Amino acid sequence: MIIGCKLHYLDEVDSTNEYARTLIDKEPEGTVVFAHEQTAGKGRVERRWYSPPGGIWMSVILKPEKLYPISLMAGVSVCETFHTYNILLGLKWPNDVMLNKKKVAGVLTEVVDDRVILGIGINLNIHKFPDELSNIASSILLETKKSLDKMMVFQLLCRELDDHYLMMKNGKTQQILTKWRHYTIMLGKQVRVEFPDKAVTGRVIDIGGDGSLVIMMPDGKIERVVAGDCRIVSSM
Ligand code: BT5
Repeated sequence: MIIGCKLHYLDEVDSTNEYARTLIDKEPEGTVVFAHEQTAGKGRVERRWYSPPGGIWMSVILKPEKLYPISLMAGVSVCETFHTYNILLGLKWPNDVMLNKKKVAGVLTEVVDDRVILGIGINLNIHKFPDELSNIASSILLETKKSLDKMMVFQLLCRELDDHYLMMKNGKTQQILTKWRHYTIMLGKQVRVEFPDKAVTGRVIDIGGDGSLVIMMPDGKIERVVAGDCRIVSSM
C-alpha cells in the first residue's frame, strides 16, 4: 500500500494542500493529510474552495513518473468509491466530479519539485452552500438524501486511489483512461474551453492518450486541449 501509508489527521487547517507542502521533504510518498474543515481551501488558480465540516478535504503526497494521469485517476477513484454506494457520479474535464449537473467534488494537483500534491475535496454531508455557490455546487447528501459515514468513505477512497495509482505506476494508464471515458459526462457534448487569451468551442469526441480533451471544431478540424476552464454549452 502506498496511499495512506501515513496519515495526518487534523480537525481544522487552512488548506490540506498547504499543510502537505510543509511535509514534503520529511514524509514518504503516499502520506495523506485529512482535515474536517479548511479555513482557506484552495481551488485552481488561487480560487477559494468552500470547505465546512461534513466534507472530505484531503491531500496526498505523490512521486509519479507522469503528471497528467493524476487528476484523471483521482476523478476515477472518487467515482468508483461512490459506485460502491450505488451513487453514479460523472466526470467533467479536467477536474470536476458532478451529480445532477452540480459539482460535488474537485481535484487540485500541484507540483513541488519532483513531487505532486494531490488535493481532493468532496462535498459529502454538507447541508447548505453560500448563495454564490448554490447554483453550481451541491453535496452527496443534498442530491441523494443519504448521509454516508465520512470515515468509511475516506477509507474506501484511499483504497481506490491506491489501486489506481499502482495501475499508473505499472504503466496501465490506458486502463485509467478507459474508466475515465466510462464515467465522463462530456463525450458528444458541445463545450467552450476558455484560456487566458482565447476560447475554443466544439464537440468533445474523446479524451486523448495524454489526458487532453479532443474537440472537433465546427470546421471539422480536431483540437487537443491540455488545460483550461471548460463549460458544457449543450448536449447536441
Ligand atoms: C477545484 O478548483 O475544483 C479544486 C478543488 C480542490 C479542493 C481540495 S480540498 C483538499 C485540498 N486542499 C485544498 O486547499 N484544496 C484541495 P476549481 O476548478 O478552480 O474550482 C473552484 C471553483 O469552484 C470556485 O471558484 C467556486 O466557483 C467553486 N467552488 C468553491 N467551493 C466549492 C465547493 N465546495 N463545491 C463545489 N464548487 C465549489
